[in-house]
Amino acid sequence: MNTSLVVIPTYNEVESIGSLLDLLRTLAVDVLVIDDGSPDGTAQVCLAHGIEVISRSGKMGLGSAYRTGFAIALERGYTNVIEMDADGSHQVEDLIRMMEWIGTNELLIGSRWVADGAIKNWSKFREYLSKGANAYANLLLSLDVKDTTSGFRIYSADLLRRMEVATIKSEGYCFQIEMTRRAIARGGSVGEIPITFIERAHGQSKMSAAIALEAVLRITSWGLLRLIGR
Ligand SMILES: Nc1nc2c(ncn2[C@@H]2O[C@H](COP(=O)(O)OP(=O)(O)OP(=O)(O)O)[C@@H](O)[C@H]2O)c(=O)[nH]1
Ligand SMILES: [Mg+2]
Repeated sequence: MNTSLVVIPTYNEVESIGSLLDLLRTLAVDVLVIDDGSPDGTAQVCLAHGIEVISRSGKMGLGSAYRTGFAIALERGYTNVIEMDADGSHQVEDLIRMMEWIGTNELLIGSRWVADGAIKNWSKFREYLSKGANAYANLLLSLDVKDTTSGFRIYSADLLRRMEVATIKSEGYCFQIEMTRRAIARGGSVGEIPITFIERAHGQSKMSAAIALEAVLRITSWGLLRLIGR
């Protein structure tokens, strides 16, 4: 039987988490929130919705939040693990469509940059940053994936187990690129499904220069190591 756990990392998403949880309630999925001690009371809203929350003491990064959530999902024996942002950028109607493809590929990526994928309300700067990161990662790493930075994904548990996620090092959105690489390296098949990504209407972006720099440095060093055959 197919069982899915949606893992949602949160930091100060009090204005958007409630409506997301209400929509997810209509799907045959379990939900686990990994909250990093959000001072705005995000965890309390989740608990009031009857959702399980792993509360960590402080902001420890997206990568470590997912590593924690994935380990719990595998321990509990789910067959699929879903990644989704809490800021309203990822739509539940897209998740419903993505779930129809479970079984076709071990990693399904909700993609902005395939035909019929779309972005709404994003600044040109963010669009170029995302497209630039994807172009750079594909050039250096030959991933052949249009949206390697997307955080809207479904992994089969079998693939996640093979990926040994505990050893993934990235913390910012580079986590998604490193996970894509590892998935392919461990023989995972990847499919991209078009989504409409909508810029957050509330709360603050956690995107920063440090996060973008982490991606550039890691992609460059992986590319160089590839070049010298390591
Ligand atoms: N637990 C945890 N969650 C985080 C952390 N950083 C970001 N998140 C959550 O991860 C998801 C994605 O973060 P965003 O701030 O939307 O980052 P982004 O999508 O790259 O940037 P914007 O969409 O422009 O805001 C959201 O649900 C955040 O609340 C963190 O350090 N710890
Ligand atoms: Mg976001």
